[in-house]
Amino acid sequence: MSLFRYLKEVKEVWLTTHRHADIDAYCSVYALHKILASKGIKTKIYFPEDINDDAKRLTSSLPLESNEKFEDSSITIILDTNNPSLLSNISITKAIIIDHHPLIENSIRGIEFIDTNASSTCEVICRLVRKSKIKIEHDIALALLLGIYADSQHLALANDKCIECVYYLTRFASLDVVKNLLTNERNYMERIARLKAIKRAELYKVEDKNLIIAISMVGSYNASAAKALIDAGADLSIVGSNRDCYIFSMRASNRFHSLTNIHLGIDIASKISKNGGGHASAAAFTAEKDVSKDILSMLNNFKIEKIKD
Ligand SMILES: [Mn+2]
Repeated sequence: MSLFRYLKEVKEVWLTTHRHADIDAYCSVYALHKILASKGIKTKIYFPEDINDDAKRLTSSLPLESNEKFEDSSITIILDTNNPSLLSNISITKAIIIDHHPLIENSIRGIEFIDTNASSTCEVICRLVRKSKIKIEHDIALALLLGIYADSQHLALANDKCIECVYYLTRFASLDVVKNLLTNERNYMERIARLKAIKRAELYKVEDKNLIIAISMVGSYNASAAKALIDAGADLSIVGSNRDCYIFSMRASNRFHSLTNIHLGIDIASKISKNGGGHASAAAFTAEKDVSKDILSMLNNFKIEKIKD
């Protein structure tokens, strides 16, 4: 089915995404809003629990007006998630889902444009747009490239089809601009969080495979801190912070995924918490208490030993 042909008769749609929208989520909302506007379809936008700091840095280049409250309407397009608990309790009668995350047990179902081989939702949108031969303006291409770059870790996770999308989009926007917008220097607090995560890390070893697991706690910036542990040499990192509840971010090296076949989003995050989910090598979840050690017992196919200080 063609998404845009389906929406032809529709006058107004709501666009929404997961809470704390990241760059891929924000940019996919931005791109789809602009594409639908060019076809005379009005959109209303709702970001549950606002957008994250990375996405906020893009709002001056790609400004969007969003609504404080969500109102259920005839059609809502959900971007970059299919997990109802990441939508902060809004109820949706009729959903179209455009996403690159795998479906889980209690996923929102509807008309689905889901490609789990895509590294970003912006890549999924790029293909939908190309199929429909829609004219791409500069800012739409810029948004799609930003989402693709951010979620593919600057193309490190990109496959052939993703590179094809990137090549197509560079006709309308420059990669230099994309890279400049994404290489904002990390602020002081983020750098402190990354260094504290390394300083406080407890290390474990997966016997026979020489895999290193690092568990740590920080005050904020868990996701960045979890990535810092991987960059420093860990194969699996679990970083928590304790605010209103415990929030955990996990990251895995490519080696971890290929040697264990564990998908962090499906096998760990969504099993340990109903507010959990994510990708093979990047996932997050919330919990009532510190459950970081429980993850070690979930890896019960492997012999894990603490590395002494
Ligand atoms: Mn995404």
